[in-house]
Amino acid sequence: MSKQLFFNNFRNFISQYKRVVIVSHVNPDGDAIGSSLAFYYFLLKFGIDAKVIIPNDFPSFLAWMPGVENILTYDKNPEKGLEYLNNADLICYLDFNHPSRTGLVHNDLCHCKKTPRLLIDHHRDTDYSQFAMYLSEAETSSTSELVAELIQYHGFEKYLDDKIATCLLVGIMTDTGSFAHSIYHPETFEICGKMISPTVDYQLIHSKIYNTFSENRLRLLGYCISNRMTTLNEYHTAYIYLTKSDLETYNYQVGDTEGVVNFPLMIENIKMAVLITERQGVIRFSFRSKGDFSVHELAKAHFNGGGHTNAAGGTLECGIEQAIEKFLDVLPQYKSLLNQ
Ligand SMILES: [Mn+2]
Repeated sequence: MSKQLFFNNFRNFISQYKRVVIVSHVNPDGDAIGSSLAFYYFLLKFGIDAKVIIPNDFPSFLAWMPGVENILTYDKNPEKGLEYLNNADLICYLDFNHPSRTGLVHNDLCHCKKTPRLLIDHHRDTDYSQFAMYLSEAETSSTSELVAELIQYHGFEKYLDDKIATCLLVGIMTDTGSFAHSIYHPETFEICGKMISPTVDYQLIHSKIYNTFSENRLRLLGYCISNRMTTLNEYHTAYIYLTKSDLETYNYQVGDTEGVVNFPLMIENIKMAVLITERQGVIRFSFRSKGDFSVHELAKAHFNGGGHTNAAGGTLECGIEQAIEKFLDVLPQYKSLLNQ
């Protein structure tokens, strides 16, 4: 389904539904929360009873966003979440395309298989057969940009307000690293320009998102770079690993390692950066790249993950040493691509 067809049909499609649940992915980021809340406010304007469900809590630097008090965090209140899902006549997936990305919610989603699904997302490898309607554009900065386009199609004059604009700017800003990457066309800037106004202050939003580190978080970042970063110049790669005890030392809070993976890319000639983190029983991989090297392909082939060309994630069930070893083992296969 093309973008244009989705936009044309959206109004008619959505008017068939009364109780709509919006679900986003586990470990929700700025785009997950921003796009879900903006879409939520947009649906309210059509008189729809909308709800937002996230599998687990969002990082604290998003806590000031308009509407977060309306989000249901599934792991805190699964009964209520299940009730929302069971009552829904439409379930919308925002900023992910596979139900397995919904953590705890996944199981309960399987129980309401018959409820139609709508997708708005910018990840690759989507199985479209599960969706009644979908807006799926991999070459777009963020899900928030897609929601912004949808609302613009219906008329910013009529439907855009400060809350929606703020949520969408947060999503686009965070998924592009403050407009530094993942921008595929000039329309990204154009639509953001239209959402900024005297009462929607871009610099203030930026400051609320980025200047909110705890002292521990900034010291953890310093430790990552000084003590835990290894550069592999023949592969134009640098990786950082963090053990559970490292995280404990710095009193790790959700979101504290957000963005850490981007720092090695500041080194000239480094094309791929990796953050390997020991979590409850699993190892989490976060990949970033500059240029054409696809970390999506690497994450998909070897680390049970995927994402985008320049940003992807994955997991392994093993110890941290084995995880690093596995990464170092597969790296030579990519030597020529990384040296292009
Ligand atoms: Mn996103």
